[in-house]
Parts: sequence; structure tokens; C-alpha cells
Amino acid sequence: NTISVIGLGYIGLPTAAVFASRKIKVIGVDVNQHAIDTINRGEIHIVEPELDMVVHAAVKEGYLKATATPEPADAFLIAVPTPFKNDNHEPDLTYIESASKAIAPVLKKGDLVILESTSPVGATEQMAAWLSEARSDLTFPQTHGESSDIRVAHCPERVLPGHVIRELVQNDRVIGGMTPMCSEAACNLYKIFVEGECVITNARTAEMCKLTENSFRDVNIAFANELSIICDKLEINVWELIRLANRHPRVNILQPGPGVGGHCIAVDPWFIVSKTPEEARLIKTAREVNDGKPLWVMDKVKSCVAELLKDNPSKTANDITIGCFGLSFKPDIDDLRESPAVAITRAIAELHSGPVLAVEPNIKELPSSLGGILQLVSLKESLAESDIVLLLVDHKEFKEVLASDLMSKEIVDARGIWTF
Ligand code: SAJ
Repeated sequence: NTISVIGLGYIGLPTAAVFASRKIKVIGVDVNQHAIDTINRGEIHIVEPELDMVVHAAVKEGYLKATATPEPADAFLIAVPTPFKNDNHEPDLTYIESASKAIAPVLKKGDLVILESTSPVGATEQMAAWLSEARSDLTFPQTHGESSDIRVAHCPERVLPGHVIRELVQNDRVIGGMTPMCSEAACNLYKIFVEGECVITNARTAEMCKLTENSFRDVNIAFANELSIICDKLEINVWELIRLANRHPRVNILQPGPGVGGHCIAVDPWFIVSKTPEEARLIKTAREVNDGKPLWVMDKVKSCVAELLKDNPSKTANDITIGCFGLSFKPDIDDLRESPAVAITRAIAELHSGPVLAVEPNIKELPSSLGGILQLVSLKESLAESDIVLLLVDHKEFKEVLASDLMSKEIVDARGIWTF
């Protein structure tokens, strides 16, 4: 049996490599020639612990190869991005459409097509419709039910970046077929490597399930972020408050931060809102609360600058150095994409006339988009130079900073690790 994985990114490549590690022949397909060449050398083009080893072994042993053109296989897994359309929060299914059109010519009777990309409700049916338009000689579940030539299912990925290889194998998997036999076929495929339970439902429920998981987290983070703003106004330490409230056996509040980053939690709730805007009131408000948090953090920094200038009338803003601690979207990773810490640091660097120093222990140089406007310095240097210290990411290195290192500095701690 041969499996084809379409889209060799953060989800597709680990999935392809894990199948290949079980001695299944895997054909990976991507539009990015650089990714294809890198993978075929047994290397990887993304950062994820352990992935390099698994890909290297799979390519070396001949079970995994990457190509730009789809080839016949028995199962196709589509793991392409589902971003927003340019100017709004509507899901853009163009990548799913192109992937469907790309695999359609090589489909044959008996094949299984699985959509893994996080998608709005109805996307799997839409994908099946695109496949059926391209291949009128084959039958699909939407018209032929259990007797269709092609089986179609949605099986959303739910792995945590940084732990992908472990979570792929260990997490339970929600499997939503367009018919029960579609679910069963997908279930048999995932059982090749999934040690968690494969739980069967229909395609629409599986789509909504993935969106619900990330919205649950977003709403809960919004609650924590709102509490942090309320507590600031009421002069209460929100971190202490949450620790205390969480002593209640049925309360488990998440942690406030400078906003929600990453590629999933800040995106997926909008897929629910765009389908049901009238009904999804709480989910939409949570998004707005979390998206508003970076501005609130910036206002805190502005107040610190104003305070310092008031206390030191001989100084100007040029004399005030601001140190921004952390750029990644969550602790102890090097991923700067969709990071509120980057957005805040960039905005401060653009607004503030004095020096802005960035500390990010997980990267060696700033991305070009930030290079011109601020300097990347060591933790030690920033602690020595900064008048205002802004903690944006709770990296392990920052947790070791001592109260004495921060003495006589203005502190804005968006993560609550420097409230000594
Ligand atoms: N965050 C907080 N406070 C918290 C927890 C998180 O501010 O208490 C922030 C983080 O700093 C970060 C953002 O939320 O900026 C998202 O981080 P995360 O660790 O919550 O999640 P992701 O985006 O790395 O991965 C999520 C996971 N979903 C859930 O935990 C429900 C993962 O399992 C999904 O597979 C992934 O989204 C995805 O691909 O959808």
C-alpha cells in the first residue's frame, strides 16, 4: 500500500515521516521545490524536535520521497494551509481546492482521500465536490453513499508544536467519514501508527470538533487576559489571584499573556464565527479580547516612559532604553510567526525614539523584517542597559533572572514571572 501526503509542512511532513517509519511507502507532494529538495536529501525545512531523525531515516531507507507532481497511491492525506482571505476573517479554501484538483487525475476506484487541514464546517463535502467535478468517471460518497468508488473523511490534526512526533502517535484521533465505511477506512489507516484511540464520527462533527478545541482554549485565555486588565485597574496581583482561585476543585484558569499567537488558536475560532456570526457571540468577543491585549501591553510601556520622563525632567525619550524579553509565540521555541511578542516589539521600536533591545535566546539573528529597527542583544546586556524591561515570553532563561538584576528598573511583566 502507498500513501500520498499533500502538503509537507508542520503537519504533513511529520505525518508522512511517521507513516514511512512504519515501513509504508509514502509519496510526499508539495509546491515548494526547496522543501522537496531538502526532504529528498533526508533533511528538513522546518523546526520540530526529533523530526529531522525520523525524516532522515525514512528517506535513507527508501520509504519516503518528495515530489511536485502527485502520483497514484491508495490513500491521500491533504494537509495544506487554510488561511484567511486577504482582507477579512473568512477561511480561504484555495489550497484545498488546488490539492483536490492536483490529485484528481491519479485517483482510482477504491482510493481513500482524507482532509487533515483545520477547516470550516462543510469543507470536506466541498472537497468531495471538487474531486467529483474533476472526475466524473468515478463516484463519490455525497451522491453514492457506501457504494462510492472513493472514500472521503476528515481527520483533523491536533498535535502541539514542539511535541508533534510524540502527540501524533499518542493522541486520540477524531475520524469523521462522509459515510461509516469512509470512517472505517480512515480508522484502519491511522491505526498503522496511532496508539491513542481512533474515535469515529461524521465529517461535519469532526470539523467542528477541531475548531471547538482551539476555541475552548482561546475563550479560556481571553478570560485570563480580561482578568489581568481588571486586576491591574483594581491593584490586585492577577497571578496570585489565579493561583488562589485555582485551588478550588472545579476552577482551572489559564494564564494571561501579551496576546494569543501561533497559527491555530488565533485563527480557528474565526472559522466558527464566519459560519454563524449571529450565534458565535462569546467566541468572537474572546478573539477581540485576546487581539486587544498587545495594545494594552503597549500602553503600559508608554505609561512607564511617561513616568520616567516626569521623574527625570532633564531626560528625553532618546535617553530611555527599552528591553523586550522574548519574541517567539510561546516559551522555549524559536517560532516567531504570528507572535504577539514580535508585534509589540516592532510597534515599540517604531514608536520609541530611544534604543530598543530585543532578547530572544532561541534565535541567532533577527528576521529581516525586524533587523533594521532594533538590536538583538544578550540577556546580560539587556539587563545592564535597559531602563524599562518588558517581559513578553516566559522562556526558561528569563525565569532565572534575579530580583536584584531588575532593581531600579521599570518592569512590565506580561507573563507574571518577575512579580517577586
Ligand atoms: N497562551 C496563553 N495563556 C495560556 C496558554 C497559552 O497566553 O494559558 C498563548 C500562548 O502563549 C500562545 C498561544 O496561546 O501565544 C497558543 O499557544 P498554545 O500552546 O495554547 O497552542 P498552540 O497554538 O501551540 O497549539 C494549539 C493546540 N490546541 C490546544 O491545546 C487546544 C494544539 O493541540 C493544536 O493541535 C494546535 O493548536 C493546532 O494545530 O490547532
